[in-house]
Amino acid sequence: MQRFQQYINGEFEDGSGRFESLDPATATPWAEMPEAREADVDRAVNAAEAALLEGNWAAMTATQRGKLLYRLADLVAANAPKLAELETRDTGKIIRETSAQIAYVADYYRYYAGLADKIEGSFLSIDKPDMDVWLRREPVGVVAAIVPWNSQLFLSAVKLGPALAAGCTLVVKASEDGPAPLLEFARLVHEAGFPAGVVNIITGFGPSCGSALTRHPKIAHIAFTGGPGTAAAVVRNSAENLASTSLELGGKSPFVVFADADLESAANAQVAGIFAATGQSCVAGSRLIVEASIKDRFLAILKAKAEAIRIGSPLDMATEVGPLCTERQRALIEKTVQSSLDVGARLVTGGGRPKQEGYFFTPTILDCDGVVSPSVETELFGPVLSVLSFETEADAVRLANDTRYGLAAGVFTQNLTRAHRMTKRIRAGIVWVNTYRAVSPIAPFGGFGQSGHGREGGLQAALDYTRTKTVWVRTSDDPIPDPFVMR
Ligand code: TXE
Repeated sequence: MQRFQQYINGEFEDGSGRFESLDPATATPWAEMPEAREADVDRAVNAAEAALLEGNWAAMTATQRGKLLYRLADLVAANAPKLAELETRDTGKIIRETSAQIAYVADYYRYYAGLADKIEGSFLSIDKPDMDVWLRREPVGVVAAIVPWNSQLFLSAVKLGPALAAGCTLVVKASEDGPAPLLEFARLVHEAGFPAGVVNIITGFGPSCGSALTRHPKIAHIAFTGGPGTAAAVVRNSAENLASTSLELGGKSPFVVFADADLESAANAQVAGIFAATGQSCVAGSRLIVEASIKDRFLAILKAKAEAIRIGSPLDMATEVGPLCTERQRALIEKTVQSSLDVGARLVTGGGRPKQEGYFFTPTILDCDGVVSPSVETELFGPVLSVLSFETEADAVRLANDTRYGLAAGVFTQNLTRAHRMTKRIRAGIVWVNTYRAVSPIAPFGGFGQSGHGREGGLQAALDYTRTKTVWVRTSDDPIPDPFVMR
């Protein structure tokens, strides 16, 4: 079994406890992980605070911070194959996706490296004579970054990149499910030369590690990605330290196809939207909302594509759908698919376990028209597509917005004016037109409603890791008159 270590104050060490990580493709233990408990969390936060307030990091110019981020970006790019293999091994996410995604993660660090010395304060035109007033942008403080197991190098980069550019220090908590790639990434942080304590990387369980971290009195900001239930607990914890929060909580994203769309192109995007990452993606287009006149034709195309998907070992470059990360996730999917069928949803394809060992589930399409199907409401985080149809554009909008979430949406149409109307009427943080799942370091990412708040990516994300200080300087040499002498 491989053994991994946590990274606190520039040192690699074992945690207070240890736990085994399972290979989701075989359902067998393959590595031992360091489990951080309250004492480890406390040391990590104290190290981050010390690095924030004193020492090399605090004294560094923004340009120097940017240079460290460039170095980190190069190391991520150079080590992408190794990190990808570890992520695939530990989470089951297929190698063709982890390789491409981690190579692109390097660009996120490059973007924020370049941004570090472009974060500017401002000078105010104040309404008083002989007074200079300006705003300094300072790092918000010690950041707790909590990530789930899916795409964790990406989800940590969108927190680490802007936070480090802004001058913050961090404690990053990797998920207890599949923490290997993030623990390995700590070696690159070390090699890049970040001073001790600037980035600390631990893993552990929600109640003992995540909770201790989010309640810690020295945490100023919590950047969280995960489920809405956990987010609620995190926000309650933040009542103790009054930390600000940014939350990215997944969704039940609509994928709207009008009759005038290029159906082949829309079908490819829909297949990628729901079956890529085995459906374990926060922006999964899990609700297909299709114009009734083309529903049967479109479903036939989708069914053929879904049934042609190659299911197999996630380490095989030819595999297109791998296992789910955990048995608990598969159990939720199985239960929800069954209860959807029980209330009348119709199985178009899939719906069961393929012959492989491990936590596999076949790409599934459920026709949910005319049924109140649990699969339409519940974020399944798996390869399950629920289908609804509409007659009018107004119906399409109503169905698209009929969710407590609001992370992303796709619209497929060749009608330009309708496309523009839809981008305004759909309530979601991201709307893609005639494309799906495109992301970039330059473009903000985040949701409405129960999908959370705050944005990752883009310039604003770096500004969100700063707080402003208002500085007043009196420029007159005249002495301030005695306030108690009447004139
Ligand atoms: O996430 P959790 P899970 C959704 C998806 C999935 C559901 C649950 O629908 O089925 O959430 O997934 C840490 N204080 N998404 O269980 O529990 C935990 O250790 C502080 C959508 O994998 O939210 C882990 O590091 N932290 C999503 C992180 O929170 C706590 C991605 C996420 O775990 C904690 C993942 C606590 N009390 C799941 N309890 C997306 N946006 O992409 C747990 N954690």
